[in-house]
Amino acid sequence: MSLNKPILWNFYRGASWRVRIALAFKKIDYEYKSVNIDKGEQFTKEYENINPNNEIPTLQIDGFNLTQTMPIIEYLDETRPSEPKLIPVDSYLRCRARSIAEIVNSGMQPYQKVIKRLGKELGEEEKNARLELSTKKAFKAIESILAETSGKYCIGDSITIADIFLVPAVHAARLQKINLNHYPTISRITDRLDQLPEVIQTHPKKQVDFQQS
Ligand SMILES: N[C@@H](CCC(=O)N[C@@H](CS)C(=O)NCC(=O)O)C(=O)O
Repeated sequence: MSLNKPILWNFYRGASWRVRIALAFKKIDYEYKSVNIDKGEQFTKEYENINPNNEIPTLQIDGFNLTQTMPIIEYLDETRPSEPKLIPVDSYLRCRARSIAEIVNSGMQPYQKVIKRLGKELGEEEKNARLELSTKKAFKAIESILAETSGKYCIGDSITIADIFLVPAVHAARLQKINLNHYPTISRITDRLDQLPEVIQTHPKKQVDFQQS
């Protein structure tokens, strides 16, 4: 294990926020390195050496370059087993927590990334309609899982990886002005999550590279 301070290569918005929240809950201090993906900084030689997939975030920790938010958060939880346990111990609840995270991670977010890239070709109205449809599909599925698993948070009363993936997804939906009234449990849980210092301090608006869009 390296004793160097961890470095998070990231950008104020998007998937990076997940890792910032996990680091905050695990009380891990780190250096913030901004990679401005609007300017294509993910394609610089320096960054490509760290992450050949040219995506953010990358977490440099314990002498490793870790990529992909799901396994990064799992690594942090396994190597720093202090509370909160981000990955539930119970097999069923662990499966459900990962299901919620994956609905966002592999279901909704990559599709939305493509829609945003095609923005100009689709036109504003069509782009927004597709973003809304994919958000609603994901949130409907998450809401149905929460009917069984939720307490104060997605899985019972403690923070898990499911909450960490939900926060940025709901933030994006609000920015897109998507009506969340049909998802009362998601709304209740994220209203509570929004009050937590770990979420407040890692919010996109609080980051040094924040830009008003
Ligand atoms: N599944 C990846 C998603 C990462 C991702 O989509 N990152 C976006 C920013 S939110 C990115 O790097 N976009 C730049 C690009 O695709 O060129 C993860 O969980 O880390």
